[in-house]
Amino acid sequence: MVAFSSQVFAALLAAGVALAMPVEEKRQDAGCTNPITDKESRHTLTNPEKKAYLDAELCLMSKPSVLGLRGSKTRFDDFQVAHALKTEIAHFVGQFLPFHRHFVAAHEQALRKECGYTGAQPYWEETRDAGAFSKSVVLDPIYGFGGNGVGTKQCIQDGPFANYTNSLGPGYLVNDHCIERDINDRFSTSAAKATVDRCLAMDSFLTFWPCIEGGPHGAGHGGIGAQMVNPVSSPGDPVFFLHHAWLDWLWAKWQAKDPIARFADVGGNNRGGDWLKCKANPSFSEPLVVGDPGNTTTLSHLLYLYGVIENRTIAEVMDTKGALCYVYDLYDS
Ligand SMILES: *[C@@H]1O[C@H](CO)[C@@H](O)[C@H](O)[C@H]1NC(C)=O
Ligand SMILES: *[C@@H]1O[C@H](CO)[C@@H](O)[C@H](O)[C@H]1NC(C)=O
Ligand SMILES: *[C@@H]1O[C@H](CO)[C@@H](O)[C@H](O)[C@H]1NC(C)=O
Ligand SMILES: [Cu+2]
Repeated sequence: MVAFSSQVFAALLAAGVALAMPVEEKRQDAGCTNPITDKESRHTLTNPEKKAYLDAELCLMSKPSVLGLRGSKTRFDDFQVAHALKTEIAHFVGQFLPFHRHFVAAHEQALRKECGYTGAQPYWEETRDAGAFSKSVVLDPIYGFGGNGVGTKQCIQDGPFANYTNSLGPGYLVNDHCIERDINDRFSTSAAKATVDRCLAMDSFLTFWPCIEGGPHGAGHGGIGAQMVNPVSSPGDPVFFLHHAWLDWLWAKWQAKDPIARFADVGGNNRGGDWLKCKANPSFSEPLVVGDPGNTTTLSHLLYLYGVIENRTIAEVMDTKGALCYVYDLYDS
């Protein structure tokens, strides 16, 4: 239970108190045999825990691509490419939340299996930093993701990822570039508690999902800017995974208010209109929608990520304690 107001936060910031990142307790327990007795209490990451996550990410960045999909040079890039290939059918569609739940889990699984990571998947509760992303402890140069981009290229200058060369982006371009940021505190205001609470009060998936995608989702992408604001190549900024883990936490919170109904509540269209005009590279073929009878997203919809993680149906990821096997502390914030 955390009572947290922006005034308290501002006071803490002013006092120079570093707020730790909240952490999700997450276990990869085959079959999820024992989720109830998992210790699931919320705690904040210690500096060594933050460093362990950042180091595991650097490890993924140092390993060669396994998928070898176009543009992908490293294991880290594999996730960026898989996201790019799915962009058109993963945003402003019914699978937006399930797709990104599966996607964050895939990345976390690689951190564990390939880089020996043993901690939890952190999430960034952006409400705490709404309107003030530029001051967030998540962007700490030592125990965070580094700060803003600088100059016309907008390259980040500090933090563990300052020298990483992304090979994909912006958009579908295959192109070496730095990790770029262009922090916008004004855009980050849509992570505010009032916005989040309005979404959490929605009574069906069909109203909850667009509320999250438009408001809080937009806050993280627009508030960090540059690479993160690109719907195709945004996972090239590793802070993407903390942003989407927060949205996942919000979805889990919403589901927990009425679990029987909401673990089965999905819907929406499988394809958007023509909002996405960035299919600039014809070599990225149009992704297939598999598992649904038509243009409506159902529980049998296949979540397919080019082999970075097993295929799942949406039904299998509706409850985090299912195939993906993790739990959150769903405290009020
Ligand atoms: C990035 O490269 C610069 C220049 O070589 C170096 O000073 C800095 O320590 C490097 N940063 C990281 C995080 O590796
Ligand atoms: C699917 O539904 C969406 C939303 O109604 C619509 O914009 C899109 O054109 C439809 N696509 C197909 C292939 O029917
Ligand atoms: C996963 O789904 C894709 C797309 O339908 C399919 O091509 C692939 O064979 C599936 N993989 C497995 C292991 O079933
Ligand atoms: Cu996405």
